[in-house]
Amino acid sequence: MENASNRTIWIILPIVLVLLFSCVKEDALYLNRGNDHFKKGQYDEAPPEVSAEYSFTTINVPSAYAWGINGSNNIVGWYNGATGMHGFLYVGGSFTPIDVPSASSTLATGINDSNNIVGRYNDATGMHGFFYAGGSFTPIDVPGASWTTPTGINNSNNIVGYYYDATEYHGFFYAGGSFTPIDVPGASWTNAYGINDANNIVGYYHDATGTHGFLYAGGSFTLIDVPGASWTAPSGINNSNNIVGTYFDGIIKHGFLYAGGSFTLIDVPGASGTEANGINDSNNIVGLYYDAEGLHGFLATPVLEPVTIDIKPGSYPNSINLKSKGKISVAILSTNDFNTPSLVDPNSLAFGRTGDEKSLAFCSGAEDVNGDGLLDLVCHFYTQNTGFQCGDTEGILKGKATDNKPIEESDSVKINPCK
Ligand SMILES: [Ca+2]
Ligand SMILES: [Ca+2]
Repeated sequence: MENASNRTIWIILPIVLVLLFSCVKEDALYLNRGNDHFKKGQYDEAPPEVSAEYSFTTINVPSAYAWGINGSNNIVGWYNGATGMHGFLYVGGSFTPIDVPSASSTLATGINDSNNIVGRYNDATGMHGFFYAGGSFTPIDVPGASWTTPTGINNSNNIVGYYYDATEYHGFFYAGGSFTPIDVPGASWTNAYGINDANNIVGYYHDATGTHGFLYAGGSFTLIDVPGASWTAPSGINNSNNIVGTYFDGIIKHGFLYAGGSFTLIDVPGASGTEANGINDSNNIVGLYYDAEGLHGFLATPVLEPVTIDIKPGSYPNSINLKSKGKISVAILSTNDFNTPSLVDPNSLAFGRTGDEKSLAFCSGAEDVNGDGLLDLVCHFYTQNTGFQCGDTEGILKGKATDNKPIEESDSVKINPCK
């Protein structure tokens, strides 16, 4: 009898807990992802490891909920001022307030490469989304919604976010003047947070098993759960489909980067909690962290693998003929600490006027091009795919080391023929 009633308790208890947690709804953005409602997590798999190295810069307005970053490292977010919450745009070390006229509070959440900004504001009529471009604000309200919160914008000005329809939260995708709801099948609520230029969308949802992250791409949803986390909340995605977000381990919140199928911890050293919110195509990440003094924004930039390159090894100036149908050779020089033929991932290499040009033909292997006794990696790039233009003075090589540390280095070029 006793065994049977014990069993009954163990069957009923999880159901009660699930019902309890499924009643919890929160406006994650507004409440800053309060985690008090979530049960303590148990690791059944290893948590993410720190594999990529990042250097962190604090952003204080005084406080700063840093939320979005574009390709020029311009950052948007909001801060708590004496008169309420104000949006900000952070460019090259200085802040510009982003305040919707007549609003009692303004939160900026996303920015694209044209410096168009989305966010939300409160005024006498309620809570609305906004699109800010060319100095003017346009309201963004999902028809019939109690309120609307845009959270991300891509370079086509397509916008994602979430809204409340008096019953539940729903994600939305806004393009060409019309809204499409984003609801994960079976979820009690869905929040969309980040979008890239391919219209791949990340966010999170809640169902009977908890709060989980998702990637929505090509019409289908993929689960994104940090192993062992109580909950996972992705909020940003870049054009390499690298994803950032926040997870809760049952004790504190951590930022994460999800790239190439694996999770990396993004934690500000010494912080009592970190949230990663946005990522750009250089894998620079923005977010916020807490310490004894309160809340701060941060910008995290990947620590580069220090290498030197020689464009057209053995010759100078490094003349590039724009009409050439041939290839440009680039040597990545080894040091005593870093053997480039074995430690550079050749398939990761891109070379040209910005370093993002997929111009690699092949790497011909190890050769000591500078006579220092260390073998160097020599690779060849199709001239017509490098994007060089008259007037360019440097060629940029980007790639990755086999430990995933980024490589970015330049050498001079002389472009011919140019008038
Ligand atoms: Ca050279
Ligand atoms: Ca050498």
